[in-house]
This record gives sequence, C-alpha cells and structure tokens, in this order.
Amino acid sequence: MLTILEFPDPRLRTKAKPVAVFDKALHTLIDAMFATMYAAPGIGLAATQVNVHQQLLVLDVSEEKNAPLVLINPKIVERDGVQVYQEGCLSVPGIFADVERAERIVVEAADRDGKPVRIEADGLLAVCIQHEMDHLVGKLFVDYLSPLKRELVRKKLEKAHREAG
Ligand code: GNR
Ligand code: NI
Repeated sequence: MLTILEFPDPRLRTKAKPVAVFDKALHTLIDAMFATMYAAPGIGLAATQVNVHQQLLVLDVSEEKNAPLVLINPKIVERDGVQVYQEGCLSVPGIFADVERAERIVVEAADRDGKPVRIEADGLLAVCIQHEMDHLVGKLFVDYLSPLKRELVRKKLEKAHREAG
C-alpha cells in the first residue's frame, strides 16, 4: 500500500507534471494507487496524494466498486451548472464540508496506454474528477473554506498527528 500524505503536508501543494511515458512502471503505480484507494476506502486518489507529482488520477464512484477509471493528463474542456456536495478527502481525514463545483463537465485525458479518452460526467463523478484534478495543481477542498475554518482544520489535524506520534 502507498502512504497517503495528509494536510498540512507541504508536498500536497506540488504541481504535477504531465505523464510523458506510458510504461510498465506507470502501470505498476496505477495498480498500487487502485489498491490504496479501495483499501482506504475512497472513491478517488490523485498521484499527488501519494507523493508522485505526475498528472495521474484513479477513481471509482460505483456502489459495487467495479468501475475503475484512470485519467492521465486530464483537461476539462467543457463545464456547466453548479452543484454543492459534502466532500471529504483522504488527505484531510475526518473533515467534511460543502463545496460548490460544476454540475457537468467534459474531460479529455489519456488512458493507461496513452490512448485519448473523452468523458462526460455529472453528479458525483463530476465532483470526484474536479476534486482529484485540484490535487494535481496542489489544491485541497479545504482551500474553498474560509481562512478561519481552514485554520481550525489545520490545528485539529496537527494535534491528531502529534498524538499519533
Ligand atoms: O473518498 C473520497 N470521497 C469523496 C467524497 C466527496 C467528494 C470527494 C471525495 S474524493 C475522496 C478521496 C480523495 O481524497 N481523493 O482525492
Ligand atoms: Ni482528496
């Protein structure tokens, strides 16, 4: 299993670089990210969260956990509407807050073999893709909260980290 970085770890602020080589090492990383995401359990995981600063994310928002999706070098090419969803994050454990996102997006990306894919997403899938893409540019859902709330979250997690040794 890969170690998931937790807020306020400054490495979560790193901007990921595009994936250029689609090789065996990339496939091994993708498999390890899925294992880590399903075990957590979570519905998505960005490479940034496991301290790999490449534009790569995995997700599975299905009930049955049988719809794995890999997006590499993703770009949002269309966005419409607004939705509010109560988000959580494996890098901000135990904290949940409403975040406003686009209701519907169209994403262009590459799959694990470098083949172009185009995905239309709405609802939870659209929330999750936008949340994961934020990680790739060093952004966390707590950045949408007021500075005061974000400071409370930081204090709470730093205390938890101290008590965990
Ligand atoms: O597991 C996760 N659940 C979740 C719930 C609401 C909105 C976004 C998410 S993503 C999160 C996993 C995670 O931290 N991905 O970066
Ligand atoms: Ni997250």
